[in-house]
Amino acid sequence: MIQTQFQPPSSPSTSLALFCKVIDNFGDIGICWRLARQLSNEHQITVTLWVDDLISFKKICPELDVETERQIVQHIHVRHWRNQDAYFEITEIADIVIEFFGCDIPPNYIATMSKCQPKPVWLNLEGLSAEEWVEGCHTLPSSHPQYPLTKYFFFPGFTHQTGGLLLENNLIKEREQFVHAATQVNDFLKQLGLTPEEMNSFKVSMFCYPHAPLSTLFDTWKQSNEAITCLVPTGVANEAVSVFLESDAIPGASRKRGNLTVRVIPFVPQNAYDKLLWSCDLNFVRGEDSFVRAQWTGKAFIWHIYPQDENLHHKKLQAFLNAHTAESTSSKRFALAWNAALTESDWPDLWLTYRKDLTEIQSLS
Ligand code: TRH
Repeated sequence: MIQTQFQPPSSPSTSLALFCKVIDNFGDIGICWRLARQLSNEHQITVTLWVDDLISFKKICPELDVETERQIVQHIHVRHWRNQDAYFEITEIADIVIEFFGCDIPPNYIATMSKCQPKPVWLNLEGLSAEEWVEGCHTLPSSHPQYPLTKYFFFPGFTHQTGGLLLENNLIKEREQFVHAATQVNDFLKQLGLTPEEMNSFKVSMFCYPHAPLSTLFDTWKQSNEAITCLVPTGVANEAVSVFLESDAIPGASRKRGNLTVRVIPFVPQNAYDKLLWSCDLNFVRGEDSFVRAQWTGKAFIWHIYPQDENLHHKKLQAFLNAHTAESTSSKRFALAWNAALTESDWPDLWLTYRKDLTEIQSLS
């Protein structure tokens, strides 16, 4: 894995505007919020984050005020982007402009960008993929049809020919301090409502899409010969969790069946999500941002990839697994089955084999 190669100028006066449209879920704002904070904290850039959905944003950043059009949160200027296409003064245009995932930034903003001297650096931040074509597309220019402006494609990725992955300077140090102070881990888990018995069990965090074969996995874990506690943030895989609990999947709800306890925990702020991953023995993650965070834990994880039409995501999944899990066929099999990319569905066998290999897989992480 490599750290992001995105190295903007570090002059204190550099300004950056990041435009984010929330398509669904939390990944769009999750990535933009993380990037905004890292650029501000580590590169002293003045960041303005334009986002169209403050309600989704608040889920990962509870201190946000959804009623406020302009606010400063954790040193980031947050603007509610409501398709307003007011006139923009040249002084309002940032030195660096990033549009996330090809979201169309306001036409008047672009028009004013074209009048700036020097012109802003304009990037389109794309989605993460381990596929080979990414290397050929990273940094490709695209000329604006109307204005003398060039937009560059920025592809995150896993090799030096791509834009890399977001990793804060002090993350690994923070992680080591956290996991080596048993009281911190226990205090964190206690706050989430875990009992001492659950803390001593094999702990799994669960973040997946609703179509994951979670009920089947629950059935397998019930028969496990070790105690397993599955922590599910509220709102995740609601149906499978409610069926297991035979009650609403609200924070604090839990039920033990066989050797499996399923516990619903609050959806934690993004800052605390790393701690959840660090506190568990195995993490199920999804989409893009939690998938990257899992890679910085030094622990095993299973990825539920964001589904695409015609199973295009299976190709993406294969590309990642081929590049990063060659060592263990059991983790590959498990990940493929979890994503319905394998016809085999002997879940007890899939789990037993994977669990047996987990110590070895862990040592490779
Ligand atoms: O939520 P995701 O599925 O997001 C996305 C979007 O669907 C997006 O459109 C698509 O492009 C992308 O997947 C591939 O998964 P992701 O990317 O992991 O984002 C979740 C964010 O939520 C991440 O920043 C971590 C955060 N989070 C918390 O802050 N607290 C929590 O308790 C949990 C479970 C997650």
